[in-house]
Order: sequence, then C-alpha cells, then structure tokens
Amino acid sequence: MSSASPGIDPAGTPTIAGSGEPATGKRVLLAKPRGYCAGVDRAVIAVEKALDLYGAPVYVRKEIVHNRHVVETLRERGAIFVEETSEVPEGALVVFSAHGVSPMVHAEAEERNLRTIDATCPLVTKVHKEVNRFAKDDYDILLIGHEGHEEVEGTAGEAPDKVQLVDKAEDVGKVDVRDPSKVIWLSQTTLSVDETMERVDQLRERFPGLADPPSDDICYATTNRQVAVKAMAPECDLVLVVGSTNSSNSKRLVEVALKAGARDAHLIDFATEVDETWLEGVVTVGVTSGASVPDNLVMDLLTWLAARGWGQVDEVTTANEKIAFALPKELRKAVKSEAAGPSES
Ligand code: 0O3
Ligand code: SF4
Repeated sequence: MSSASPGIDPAGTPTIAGSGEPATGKRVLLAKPRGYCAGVDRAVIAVEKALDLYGAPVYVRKEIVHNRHVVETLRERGAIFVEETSEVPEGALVVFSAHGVSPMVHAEAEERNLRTIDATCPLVTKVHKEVNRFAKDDYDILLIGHEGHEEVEGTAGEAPDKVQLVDKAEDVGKVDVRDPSKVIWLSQTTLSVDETMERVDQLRERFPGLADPPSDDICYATTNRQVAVKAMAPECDLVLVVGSTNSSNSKRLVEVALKAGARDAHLIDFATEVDETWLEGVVTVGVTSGASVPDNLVMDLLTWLAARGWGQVDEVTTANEKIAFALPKELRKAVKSEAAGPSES
C-alpha cells in the first residue's frame, strides 16, 4: 500500500496535492482504485454515443449500471429505461445493460425487430461462455451469486437446466448434482471475494471433486476495490462508500470495510445523505466508491467533508488500473464512419 499526501485548495475543493489544514488530526483516507471500472465506462459511453448518433429516445433494458446519478443523467439526455424488451416499441433501438442478458432476451428482441446494442461487460460475457462450455460438457454448474440479481439471471439463462444458484450458506445443502465428479462452480462478477471462497469451501466439503473456474469470475475491478478498502479500513473510524443500494459491488465494499476493522461504514448515493451524527468522535474517515460510481460524486463528498474539518486527504493506492474495453461492436462501425465525416455522393 502506498499513500500520497493530498489536501484541499483554499477554495475548499479537494485536491490530491497541497495541505495547510490546522492540526486537528482529522483526515480522509481515499481508496484507489475506486469508482468506474472498464465495463461501466464502456456501457455508459455506449448509451451516450447511441444518443449522439441516433438521437433520443434510446431505450435501455434495465439500469445501464446500478447508479442513481448515472441513470438520472442519461434519462435527462433522452434515454428511456424499461424493465423488459416487451416495453420497447417494435423496430426501436435498445441497449442491453452492462450486467448481461440471457439468450431468451436476445431472442425476444429479434422477434420484435429491435435494433440492439449489447453493452454487456466483456468480463460478464466471459462467464456466460464458461456456462456454455461446461453445460455442453454436461457438467452441473453451481453458480455462486445473489438471487434476483440481473447478472445472475442472464448468466444462468445460458443453460437454465444445468445451473443451480448458490446464494446463502443454507443453499449449499440444497444443491443436487447428477455426478459429483462432474460439477463446477462459477460466480457473479461482483461478489465479496472472501465470502465466495467460504461458499466454495462449503461446496467442496459436499463435493470434493468440485472443479474451479478456468479463471477468476470475480473481476479485477471488484477485487481491486475490496483490496483497497481492506487496506485502509483498520485505520478508519468511519468508511463512506459512494454507491447505490442496488449495486452489488458497492454494498460489498461496506461489508468488507466492516469486516476489515472499520468502526462504522455506510453506503450513500450523494454527500447530502451523510448523517452528521455518524461523524461524532470520528478522526479518520475512509472514502471509496463502487464500480458504477462517477468520481465527481466522490469529489462532492470530499468537498462536503472538507467543509466540516476533514480537509486533509491521503490517497491509499493498492493498484493502478489501466484496463479499457472497446465499444460494443454495434457502435464501433457507426462511430468510425461518424469520425470520417459525411461521404461525397
Ligand atoms: O453488479 P452490480 O450490482 O455491482 O452492478 P453495478 O453497480 O452496476 O456495477 C457494475 C457491475 C456490472 C455491470 C456487472 O459486473
Ligand atoms: Fe465488468 Fe467487473 Fe465492471 Fe462488472 S465490475 S462491469 S465485470 S469490469
């Protein structure tokens, strides 16, 4: 873990360089990495590009990512969020969210002649492909994930008769496999790493021949954000996680912070949701954000904290992320021809 010694400029804006605060001992530890991952960045840009290229309305099946601010901002620009493809008018354009969709949803869209842009994160698609591969080899697939979560519905939908969901510890005993030597576990991408490994150990007690996924399903971004919050949590009286209540990975950061020794931790969408009583007796505040959270919301929180005496900000860096994904293929061509300008004909 490394840390910089940032601060706040005289205008009260949090900065990563500078200092000059009175010695109250009050400080903020700011996790890095935090916020947007490559899959979220790509999905949000996909909706923005679709709006630029084709104009409003652009339909989006489910929330493009689980963040209130992102969804509201895109809604203001002309995106229409629907729960199901059946709500999209015949022939219209629909974007599938970063969490992925089952083949049934693709088929429904085709039936309704919808134009589609698939913003499923490539790392979610990777898990879909694993399900297909192991289903084809006739494995029973134990999918560790949260019941009712969109990603799990999409992933399980690749092979519904071969996949069984394992959410809570009590689900382990309910699993029924045909051949204990042909069983594999896979997972949702945004789970707690430690809790997932607990679940795997419980499953392996029942099925010693349980196979591991070919590569980690919990993605780099989920893992890195948990490592960063773990590094700072033992020093924090309070950890504030910016993220929405339906964001799995953001909620996990609160749990991970508490387990790693933070005295208190809360999930907030906006700085204005901080309850000032949380700050009573607090010296060190940890700040981080989920993978679907734009960093301006974190900056707003730092400004809010600075106004209350927490102007010193030390960034706690546990990894430097450089991953970026290409736009969904449906947009790549359109963006290229837009960049080339109008053709002369
Ligand atoms: O899956 P989760 O509820 O954490 O979703 P978010 O908050 O939109 O974050 C992005 C994660 C994702 C699209 C699937 O991995
Ligand atoms: Fe992709 Fe991971 Fe981000 Fe989900 S959290 S969108 S799997 S990079």
